[in-house]
Amino acid sequence: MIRFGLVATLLGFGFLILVGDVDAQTSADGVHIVTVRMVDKSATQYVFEPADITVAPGTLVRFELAGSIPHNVEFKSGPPGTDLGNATMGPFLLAKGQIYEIMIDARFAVGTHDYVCTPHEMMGMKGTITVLSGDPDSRRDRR
Ligand SMILES: [Cu+2]
Repeated sequence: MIRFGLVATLLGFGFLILVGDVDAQTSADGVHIVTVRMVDKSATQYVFEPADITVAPGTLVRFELAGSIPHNVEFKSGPPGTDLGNATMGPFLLAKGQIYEIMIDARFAVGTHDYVCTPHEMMGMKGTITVLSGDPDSRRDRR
């Protein structure tokens, strides 16, 4: 049963890629999900894809390990008012397909947040999340 679920999930991702919508989807309960893949371009080049995203409050950002090298997400700087707490330094993803999700909520002030992969920052593995202003509840209420 678990194996079947994994296969179904993989097929789901495949379909998204086929239709060209790799970055955005909506969960069953209406939460907008944006996926950032951690990609091993070569033995010495690792990247977040896409590196720069712009999201509305209430978006779930999902980091997915797409290769075999462990990566994480560490926020380095953000606009005044940002208070990420435990989310400042995320856990390492170790196995291909593992995900780490961050809800863009009140912890994230409006503006651009810079993040890196801690061990690969010097290799240029970094990205940004730009948070738009807006009330997530009013967005979610849209019928
Ligand atoms: Cu990394």
